[in-house]
Amino acid sequence: VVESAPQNKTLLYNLMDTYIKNDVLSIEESIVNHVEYTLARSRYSFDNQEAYQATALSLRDRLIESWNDTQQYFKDVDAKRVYYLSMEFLMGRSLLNALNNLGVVDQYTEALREMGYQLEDLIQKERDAALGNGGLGRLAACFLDSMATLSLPAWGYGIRYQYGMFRQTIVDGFQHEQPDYWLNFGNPWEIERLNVGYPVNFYGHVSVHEEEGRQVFRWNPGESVAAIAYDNPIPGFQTNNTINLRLWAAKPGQEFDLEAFNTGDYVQAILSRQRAETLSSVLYPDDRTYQGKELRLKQQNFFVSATIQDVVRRYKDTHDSFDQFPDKVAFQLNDTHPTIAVPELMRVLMDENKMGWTKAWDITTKVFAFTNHTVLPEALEKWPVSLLEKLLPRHMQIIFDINWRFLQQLRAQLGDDWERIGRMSIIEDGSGGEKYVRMAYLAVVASHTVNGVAAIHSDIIKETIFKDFADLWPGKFQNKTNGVTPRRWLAFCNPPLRKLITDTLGNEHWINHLDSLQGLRQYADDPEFQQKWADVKGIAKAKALAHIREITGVQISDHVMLDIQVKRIHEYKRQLLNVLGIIWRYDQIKKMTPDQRAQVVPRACVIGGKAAPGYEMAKRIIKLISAVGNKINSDPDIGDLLKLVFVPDYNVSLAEVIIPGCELSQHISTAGTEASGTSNMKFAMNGSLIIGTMDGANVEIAEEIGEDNMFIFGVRAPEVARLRQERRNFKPDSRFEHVVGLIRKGVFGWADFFEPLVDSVTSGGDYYLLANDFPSYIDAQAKVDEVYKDKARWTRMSIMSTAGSGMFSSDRTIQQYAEQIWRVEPCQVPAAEDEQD
Ligand code: HBZ
Repeated sequence: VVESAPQNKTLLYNLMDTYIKNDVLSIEESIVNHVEYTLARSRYSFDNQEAYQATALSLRDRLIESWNDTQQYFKDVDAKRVYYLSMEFLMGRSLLNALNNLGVVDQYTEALREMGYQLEDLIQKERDAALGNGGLGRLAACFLDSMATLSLPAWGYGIRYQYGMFRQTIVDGFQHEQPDYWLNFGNPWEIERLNVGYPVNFYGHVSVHEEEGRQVFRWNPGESVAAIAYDNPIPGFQTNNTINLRLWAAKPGQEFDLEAFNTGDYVQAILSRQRAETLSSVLYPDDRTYQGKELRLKQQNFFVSATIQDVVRRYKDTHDSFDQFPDKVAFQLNDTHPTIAVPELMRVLMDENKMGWTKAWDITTKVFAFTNHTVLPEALEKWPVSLLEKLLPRHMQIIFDINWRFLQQLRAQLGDDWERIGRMSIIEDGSGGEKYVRMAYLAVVASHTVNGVAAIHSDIIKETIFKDFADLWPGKFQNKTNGVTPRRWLAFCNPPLRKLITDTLGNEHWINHLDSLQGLRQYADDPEFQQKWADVKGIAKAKALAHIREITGVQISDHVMLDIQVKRIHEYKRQLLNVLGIIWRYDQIKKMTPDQRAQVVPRACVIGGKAAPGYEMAKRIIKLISAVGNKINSDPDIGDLLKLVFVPDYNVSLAEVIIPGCELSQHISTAGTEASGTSNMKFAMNGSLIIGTMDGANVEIAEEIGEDNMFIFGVRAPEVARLRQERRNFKPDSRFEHVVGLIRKGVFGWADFFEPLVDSVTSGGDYYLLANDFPSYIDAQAKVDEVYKDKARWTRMSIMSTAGSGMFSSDRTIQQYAEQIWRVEPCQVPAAEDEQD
């Protein structure tokens, strides 16, 4: 709580009523002032790193102005707020994004140039904020951008990890993980709020007593950690709104580990306080299996509890009862990771605000909504009851109560269908005697709305993991097809294409209304426009190839087709299918006569992505890619006809360089396994053609840009279950047997090491149906080659890809969330000029 001092408001307003100016000279002054007074360097000598920091700080000053105006405005109009709760925000770099959104690119470029610096160089000095694993974390970042741009009264809440996603290095073809200590040089974008902190409690026990005829629960925690707020301003594009991403860092609390002090070992007790900080120290790099680690559950409760306290405090600042809470607050749960917010809100309402169960539950179920991102059973979170009882005893009691009442309700509605009631229970009675809390069921029961992230995925969850719930509450389930921000993923990362689109459509309206890209369709057959399109793609491709050369040493000539698959390494994403296809191509070329080789369409295949550190199969896949690449790239028979490159450390800023330059991108998961995919949207926006299965958002992409403008192959989702049943009797195509045999024979070395990989797709295994899809994949690739030979046809398809990608703007997605789930409305802060008058 901040004490308010007596203020001379007139003086303060007079001092504050001018905004920082954005002319070149003012910008130069502000940068140099930060060099001298914030960084304490000489204004006559500072390097690119310092110039970057000072530039970022001067932009932060400007962001703070609009941040303050925006937050004050939300408060003044008492807007309903939406809070996006996510363990991950994969933000990437901020400099170019802030410059563009504040509309000051030209002024800063000029100011820096006059001082002797190149904006391009400074951009490279920024470390990625890699506080996420992959699609789920990047989606949260795109959503913030769209929420700001649509002027929604929204905030993001998450964790300020000291170590983000690990840095991947490749040594002899093997992945190594290096810590990502991204805060080494400080973080110029954040605002540390040492005065905004909350205690977060763990362990201990719960006592109960009577007060005025009602039971009152008191939790006596064994450990208390402080959560400190770090605010990250998120500017919108073409709006004065700047919203907030509030990330929590852990510091020792007043009562951290009281027992240690009582034992008399003072020094040991001080040292043990440092343990508190480990809570927010590292992002778990596993996006596949739920691991049941205690620290992970502590992280979840840590950021959720601080967030709930912060939101309740903000609400109570301007309201004196909870009656309006559901009209003023909406929470979105990004997967089940923040689901502990449900019992936490119940606890705060009941134990700290003396509310009865019925009213507290009514409020809770009106404020939460939940997004599911996976149907893979191994990824569904289940926490052991014993762990929750130990770590969060009061929350566990509340979860038991929620479940008890829910099962009563089921009993009343379904009668004696005990089997179904047991299936739907939030508490799973494990076979080994251990009980588990099914976090997804808790989220479904407590949320007013549950959504999947692409049409096919939203249908699948209703038929599989949540079938019983969808049958019971059909109105609760919705689809919200993912989107990506067209600012970062088209306008800012691909300036030549931005310019061509703007020149063609006449203005930049399309950047905020991406459907307007449809206007490009009418030029798809125009040879003059096709030439411009091909030129612009060529510029981006050259840039991507130069970058690939810089990081891998491999030189790819610019006339070869650039074929890219970049995403986390997973068996279901089938990088192995890609490699098997490449081996097939290699083997074919080897067997050709020189005349036949002259007909081959040269191709460079690029694969990138991280494997979870404990995911053995994924790590073997990386090694296989390297081994096959080594063989092919050093084969004098092959030359430019085929290359295979693994790009290490795929991340957001690498994506911004290679996606614009890509010609063919691969999205080839087994139908029914990829919830949505979001890079498919980024590639399509940038005019890359897609080879893919009818999975995730590919299905809708095909609807929008036309199946004939993509290379679709493979089995369809409804056939998958049956094919899996039949896979024991399945006789793979001889071409498949042949390429698998080459690996087994040791053509690429390491035969023993690759055996588990090869076994996983043969001998009755092959859960992801690589053998089933291999023939149609090879055929689709042959079609790709054929089309590539016809430049006009290829370019037309490329134009149609961009033209049809408008629906995949996260602006569209967020608009739908706002209208159909959150019921929040735009709240645009008046322009600064209006206010000054
Ligand atoms: O979420 C991805 C889906 O695989 C992808 O299809 C979808 O497009 C995207 C956005 O909706 N899921 C993830 O990225 N999941 C994780 O990163 C993850 C992280 C931590 C976990 C589990 C999953 O504990």
